[in-house]
Amino acid sequence: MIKTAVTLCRVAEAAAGPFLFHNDLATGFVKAAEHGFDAVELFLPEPNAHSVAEIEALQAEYGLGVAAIGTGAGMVKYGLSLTDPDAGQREKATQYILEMVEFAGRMQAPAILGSMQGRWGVEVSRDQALGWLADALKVIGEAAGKHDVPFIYEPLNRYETNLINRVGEAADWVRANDLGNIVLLADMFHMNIEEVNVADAMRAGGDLIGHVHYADSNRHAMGFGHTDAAPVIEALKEIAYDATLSAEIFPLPDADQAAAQTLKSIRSHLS
Ligand code: LER
Ligand code: MN
Repeated sequence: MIKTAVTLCRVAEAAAGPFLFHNDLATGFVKAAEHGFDAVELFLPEPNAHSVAEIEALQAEYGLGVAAIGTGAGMVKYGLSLTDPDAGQREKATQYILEMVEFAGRMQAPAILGSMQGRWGVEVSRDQALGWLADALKVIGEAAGKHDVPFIYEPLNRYETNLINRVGEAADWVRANDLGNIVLLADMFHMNIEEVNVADAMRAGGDLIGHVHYADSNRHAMGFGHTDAAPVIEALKEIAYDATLSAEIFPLPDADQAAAQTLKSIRSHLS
C-alpha cells in the first residue's frame, strides 16, 4: 500500500530549502501525526545529531514511520561529494554516507543520495564521475543491505547535477552497472523540468522506483502548481508502486496548508 510522508528539516544551512517542516523533531512529529501522515522523512545535520532511541521514542509516541533519511547535509555543510576530483574528499563523502546509512538502518529506514552525488566538470570527465558514482553506490548499497533496506539514488534536475537527470536514464544506468540494492527516487519537481512525460518516466523507472518526492511543478504542494497528478498516480499503480509519497516541498503559503493540501491530493487520487 502506498504510504504518505512529510519532510522535516533540521539542517540550519537548508532553512530556506524545500522541506515542509523546519521545527524541532518533537514538534515535527506532532504536526505530521496531527495531519495524518504515515511517516516522516528526515533531513539531519549529522549522522549522530540525534540518537536512535530519541527518534524511536517519537515514532512510538506518534505512530509514525521514518520513510527515509537524507544525506544532503554532507554537501550543504561540508561540500562533500562522491564525484569530487580529490580522492580524499570522495572517501570522506563515502564515509559520511555510510554513517548515515548505518544510523538510518538501525531504524529500518533507507538513506537518500541527492546533492552528494556532485557533478562532472573541468577536472573530471562525465565517464570518470559516473564510474566513481557507480563504485560508491556498490559499496553503500551493500552496507544498506545489511539492514535489509535499499539505498536510494535520486536523479536531480540540470541545475543541481549534470550526471543523470532523468528517471529512465537512471534506471538504465543502474541496471547496466549491476547496482544491487539501489532504488531510485522519483522527485516530481525535478521530473517536471527534465522528463518529456512524467507518467511515462515512472513506467520507465518501473520496479526500480523506491521512493517518490510528491511535489507540484513549482515545488509547492501538489495542486498548488500546474502538474496533472492523476496520470502520474495511474502510472505508479501500473508499476505496483507500494512505497512512499513524500512531500519534499516549500511550506507555502504555510506549512499547515501545504501539508493539508498534500494529503487532500493524495487521497483524491488513491481512494
Ligand atoms: C533532494 O531530495 C532534492 O530533491 C534536491 O533538490 C535537494 O538539493
Ligand atoms: Mn528530492
